Amino acid sequence: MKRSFALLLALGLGATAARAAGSAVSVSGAWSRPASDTAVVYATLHNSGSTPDRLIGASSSVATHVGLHQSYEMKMNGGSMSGMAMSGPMVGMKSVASIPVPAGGMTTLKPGGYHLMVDLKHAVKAGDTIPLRLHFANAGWIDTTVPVKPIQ
Ligand SMILES: [Cu+2]
Repeated sequence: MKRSFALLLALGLGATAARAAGSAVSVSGAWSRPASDTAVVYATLHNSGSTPDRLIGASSSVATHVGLHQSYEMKMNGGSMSGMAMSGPMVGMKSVASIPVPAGGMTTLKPGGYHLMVDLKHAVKAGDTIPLRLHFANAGWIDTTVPVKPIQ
């Protein structure tokens, strides 16, 4: 009776220790599409901590540069660009210095919003993976692997 209680206690302590390790910030659901020069990477950034964090940079062994970008819609009211008449909403994008990840929340990088621009050293096709290191202001560096999905 006494011996089996001690065994259960030991198992419980082991499970707790394994779960305790790790950072408050994690990355899930990363994906990209086939690309010859620049791959666009999307992912969800989670922050289980009580302090806001932010993504401040990224790098990849298969890229010369990884930039943080944000897409936005701009209204073109009958203007022209390179001699072509433009009207209706157009999507542009800009570089951003950081991408915020709220405390106890998440930020989803997705088409039309935040994304990473990966300047590739070589083309990637469906089925390939892109190794990616994400640099967070508080959490430090986090490694992830980005699967390249087929264009649908
Ligand atoms: Cu971009």
